[in-house]
Amino acid sequence: MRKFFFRKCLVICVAALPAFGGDLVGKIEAGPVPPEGSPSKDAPSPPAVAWIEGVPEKPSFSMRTLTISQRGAQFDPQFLVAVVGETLAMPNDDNIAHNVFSYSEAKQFNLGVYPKGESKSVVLDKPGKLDMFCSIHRHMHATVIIVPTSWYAEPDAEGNFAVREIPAGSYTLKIWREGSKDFAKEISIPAEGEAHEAIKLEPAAE
Ligand SMILES: [Cu+2]
Repeated sequence: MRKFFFRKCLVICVAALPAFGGDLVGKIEAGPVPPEGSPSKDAPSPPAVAWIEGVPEKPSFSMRTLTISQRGAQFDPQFLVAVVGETLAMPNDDNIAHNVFSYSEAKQFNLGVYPKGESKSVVLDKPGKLDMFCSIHRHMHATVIIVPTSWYAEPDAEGNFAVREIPAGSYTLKIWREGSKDFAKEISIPAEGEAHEAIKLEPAAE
């Protein structure tokens, strides 16, 4: 009986909460073209991700298992955003064997050579940039940006992004974009409504 009342109260209390937090609406201005030979050279805009540090983690967020497969002698997708603690599965969906390895500080591994139908996975336990390769096919390359929070958004082709329903407060907005210098800025999120940020990234140092 007690349990029943507790549940009922929980439902009512949650339903009674007003709209929660403010929104960050950002626009990254068009930036430097990725260098020749980059996997995203022909993409409409370079891969990028914006995230907000300092916000308490969403209670509703649950860790995912993300996938980068090997298909047509390429990694697919070649760019992925993951949250620290998530799992990355790397199935071989190709007709030929592949190897997957990374020397990146964020996660070092060498999964050996494995055939079609096999999958190996790693837990992404540190934030940062992970570049993975195949020792057999030197052109195979994929990048994973591991962000420390689920408060992130991937900009669209025009550089627009939004992170919504953030609890009011002062935080740090960070942006990674291929070919650009890392970006960080202190931002303020209102209790409701939108905070706007127009961002110009500098080209990465050579
Ligand atoms: Cu390969």
